[in-house]
This record gives sequence, structure tokens and C-alpha cells, in this order.
Amino acid sequence: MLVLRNRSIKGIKKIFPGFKASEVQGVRDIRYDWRMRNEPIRTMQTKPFTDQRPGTSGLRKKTKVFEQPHYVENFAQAIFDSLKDKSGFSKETLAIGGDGRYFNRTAIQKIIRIAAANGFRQVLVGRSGFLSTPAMSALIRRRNALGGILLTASHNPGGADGDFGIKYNVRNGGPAPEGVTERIYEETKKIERYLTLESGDVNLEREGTTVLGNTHVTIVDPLFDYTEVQKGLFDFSAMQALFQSGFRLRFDAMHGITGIYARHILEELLGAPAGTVVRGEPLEDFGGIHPDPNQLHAAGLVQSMSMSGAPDLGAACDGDGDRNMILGRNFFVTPGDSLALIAQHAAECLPGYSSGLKGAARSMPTSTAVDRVAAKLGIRCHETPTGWKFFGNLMDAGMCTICGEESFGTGSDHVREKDGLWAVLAWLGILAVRRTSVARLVADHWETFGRSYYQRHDYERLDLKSASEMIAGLRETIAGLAGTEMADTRVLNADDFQYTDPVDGSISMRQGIRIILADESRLIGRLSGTGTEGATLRLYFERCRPDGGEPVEEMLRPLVSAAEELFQLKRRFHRDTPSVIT
Ligand code: VG1
Ligand code: CO
Repeated sequence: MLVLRNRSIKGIKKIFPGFKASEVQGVRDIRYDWRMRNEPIRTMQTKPFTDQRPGTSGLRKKTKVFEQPHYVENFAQAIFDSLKDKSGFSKETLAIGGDGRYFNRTAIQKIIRIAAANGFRQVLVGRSGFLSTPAMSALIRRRNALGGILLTASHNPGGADGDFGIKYNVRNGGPAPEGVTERIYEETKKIERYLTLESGDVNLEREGTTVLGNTHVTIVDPLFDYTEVQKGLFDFSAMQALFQSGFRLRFDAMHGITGIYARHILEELLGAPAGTVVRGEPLEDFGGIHPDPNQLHAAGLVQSMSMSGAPDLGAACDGDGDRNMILGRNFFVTPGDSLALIAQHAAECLPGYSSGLKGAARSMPTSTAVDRVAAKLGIRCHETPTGWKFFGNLMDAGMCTICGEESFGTGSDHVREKDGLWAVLAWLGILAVRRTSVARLVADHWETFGRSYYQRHDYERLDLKSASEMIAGLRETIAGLAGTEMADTRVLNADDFQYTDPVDGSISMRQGIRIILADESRLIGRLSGTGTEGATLRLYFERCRPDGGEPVEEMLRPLVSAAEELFQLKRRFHRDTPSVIT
């Protein structure tokens, strides 16, 4: 083992001519371990698994499925096989990390060996195998990596009996688009061998470089690149002043990966009092909860925001740190309103956006609140299918700065993933300038733009076959609904949403049953692409009104009854209440 301490980059280059400065960015001690450099490459025989088609966001299954021999290896090799052109990977960097859930470290060690055997020049791994999804995106972009492999099933529960997942992100830092995931799937169906090394494990706990075959495996600080990106967007001193003035935040990391980022940025850099971040240690099973930041799974936070003496702002993030929930005192901000409000105030309150927004975007089921803000700002608002991968092209082409989804996803073109902590920083930045309450800010927004009364109802663990048949049946008949009476008004248009990407012309069909009513209300139904048990039906309800003070349930009741009739959930599935309402 060779340890180079506090050397200048120039000094190291003299010793190792192939050395690249990006390898040690944010690293204090530059350590090199050469012991595994002569490991021979092994070709392992394998057989295809038939179930490795990625869904809305990567390959997600029960952990037990991933623990089968060769399962992770096949998928990793299939990713590399799908990417390989003649030049191979000898000039390329691959990033690896995950949300700290059970099986993360095992999967990471396997993937490191396969990446090394496939000839990557460099592999970057977050210390302890940690990288949040947005931090992965930042790392890929800043270190010019070919792509990144994320070990996470996001907001799904973890542990030996929970879920595991693998997502592949491409060079722009974003989730692989459908063309890429389909190519990976094709490779998984015909795979016969994978390449690996018989080396021991790389020490993931210590920053530094292990030379494995021809590959430099560098353990990096998972916080460094991400934090640098956030510093460039927000006025940290204004936020420090906000905390100094007595402003209080409660941030629930739900034992996911965001805890390490939130403690560093909120408590260490912005001076929020210790204890601001709760459930901050990443745990392999998230302490037994669903790390999903909504009113049901983060009920404790919701409750603490409704007690007397509650903090000014409440926030939570999911397992891999790309989702966020925003709460005021006794006040829930819908993800659609949060997106609209950030877009509304960004240029005036957040330095990274002071030159204005190039455009906005939302997924189809997301509320139209941001559309109204975009119209006022004179920018376009794009409507994409569900899944962050659809925003990447728009951002790369400079057509969109801020985007979001109703599923607690908000983000901007600073990376190519949704970014939970970014949304919290955006709210802090806005509140630091506006100096008012969350509830007041939202009420002002409704006064100016009107309100989208909005809810999503999820029906989980439905029989997969009948749910698929139901959607297929509706697809056939849906167009006939146009002109009929529904929910005290008339159906203006009913279809199965189809999207043509304005940048590359690719077409995505069958993206959700959509009914638009004459009063601009919307009723949408689609099957989830991230579940691991049976089918999950998601029903989305939106009703726009110029005033904001009505109870949501009452406002949406006619739409909910119309959906019950249309989807016949009672008759088909014997369900009369949803599993989760958000
Ligand atoms: C869900 C959400 C979608 C989100 C996706 C990944 O997909 O609806 O908006 O992009 O999860 O989020 P589906 O197909 O189950 O509706 V995450 O935080 O799991 O990366
Ligand atoms: Co997530």
C-alpha cells in the first residue's frame, strides 16, 4: 500500500503519468493499493433470467430475487454488453453507489469486479457504497463518466424480505432512456457469459484508489460533488441568516441516504441546530418502514408539524434521496403546488436561476399548477410521461429548467435526476427572501394562479392479470367517452396518453388513461411500473378552481365517484378504499 498525503496533482503526475486529477477531487489522503493489479480476468458461464426488463425507474424486485446466483452479475454484464462499441471502456469512467439498503455492499463488490474485468479505466464508488440518486447524477456530470450504476429500489422498503433494485444512468447523469433500457433487456435475454476477476473485496470505507487489473477503483466522498453543485445554485449566507433568525426546520431522512447529505449541508454548512435532521442514519432496512415521503409513511413528521410550537418548515426524503415532501405548520404542500411555487419564485429568490427559466416540464398526471405559472412567465411547459427519464432530453436541449412529478419529485437542470434535498434548499432559499410562512406563500400562490385541488389514490397488490386486462379494455373504449356527462360536467377529451419526444422524435405509447373534462378537471389512471407485488393502480384527480379555500375531498368527490364507476374497482377487485392517498 502506498499512501500519498497532501501531494500536489503535479507531484503525483510525476510518479504516475496516467493519473487524472478527477480521481482525487475532494479527497485529502491520496492512497493507492496495488495488491490486486495482477488479477486475471475470468469468463463465467451463465444462463439468461427472463425477468430483467427495467420498469419506470430501473430493475426492481424482491431482494431474494437479486440474491440468486448470477442475477446481479448477468444484469451488470448486460448493461456493459449493451454499451460496448469497438473502442471498449479503456478510456471510460463508471460510477457506482447506492442508498445503503441491505445487499448494497455485496452487489457493489460484484459490479466493481465485473466493471474491472470489462476494462473500465476508472470506477468511482461513494464511500461505504453511499450515493444518493441526485448525487450520482452530479458525480457522473462533474467527473465526465460514461454512466453510473445505482443500487436502490428508491422508496420501496428494504431488507432481506424487502426490495432491491439497479438503475443505470447515462452520460448526461440522467436515468437511461427507454431505448437504452430496452437494449439492456435484449442483452439479458441472450447472455451466456460474464467477465469478472477473482479478486478480494475493495475496502469501501476508506477514500483512496485500489488498482484492480487495469482499473483504478477510487472510493470518493459521496458528499463532495453534490455539495459543490448546490453551492452554485443557492445563497448559503441568506439561508444561514434565516436559521440565525430562529427559523426552524425538521428534516426527516427516513433512515435513507439523504441523512448524510442533510446533516452536512443543513446542520454543518447552513448552521441549522443539531437535531434538525431526524432519522438521519442510513439503515439497511430503513428501520422497517417504507422510506416514502408522504403523509402516510412520514406520519410522524406530519404529526410533529401540527403540534403547538411546530417548526416553520417540515421536509422528508425517500430512500435514495430523489423525492421530497414539503410541509408548513399544520399544512401539506402538494407536490404539484411545490413545483409551481418554486418555478414562480426561482428567478427572484434563487441565484442559480436569476436569469430566468428556459422552460418547465411535468409528467402528465402531475397537476397543471405549474402550467399556469409557466404561462405567466411566458415560457413553455412540456407534458411528459411518468418517469424522470423523459425530462433528460428537454434539459439537454435547453428547453426546460425546472420540472417535477406528482410523486413527490422536483428538480432542475443542475443534475438530470429529481433531487429531494434540492427542493428543500429551494424552499429555504425562497423563505429566506420572502420571510413569510409556508401556508401564506401557498395561499398567495392560489390567489394569483388559482388552485389545483389534487389527490392520488393508489390501489396496491391487485391481481396483475385482471388489472392489465382492465386497462387494456379501457384503452379500447376510452375515446367513446368524449361528449358524455361525467362528474357534473362533460368529457372534453379521453385518450391513452402518447408522447413524442420533441428532441429525438421517439414515441412512447400507452402512458395512461386520461379523461379531460369541460371544466379543466382531469381523471387519470395508470398501472405502476415500479411495484414488485401484483399490480398497483394509480388514480389521479385534479380539479382547478380560481379560489383556494375548499376542502380537497369535497372538491374531488364527483371525480372519485366517476372513477369508481369507470374502473369498477369494487366489482373487479372487491376494493372500496385505496391503499394510500397522497
Ligand atoms: C413511480 C412514480 C413516478 C416516479 C417513479 C420513480 O413510478 O409514479 O413518478 O418517477 O416512481 O421514482 P410508477 O411507475 O410506480 O408510477 V423513484 O423515487 O422510485 O426513483
Ligand atoms: Co426515489
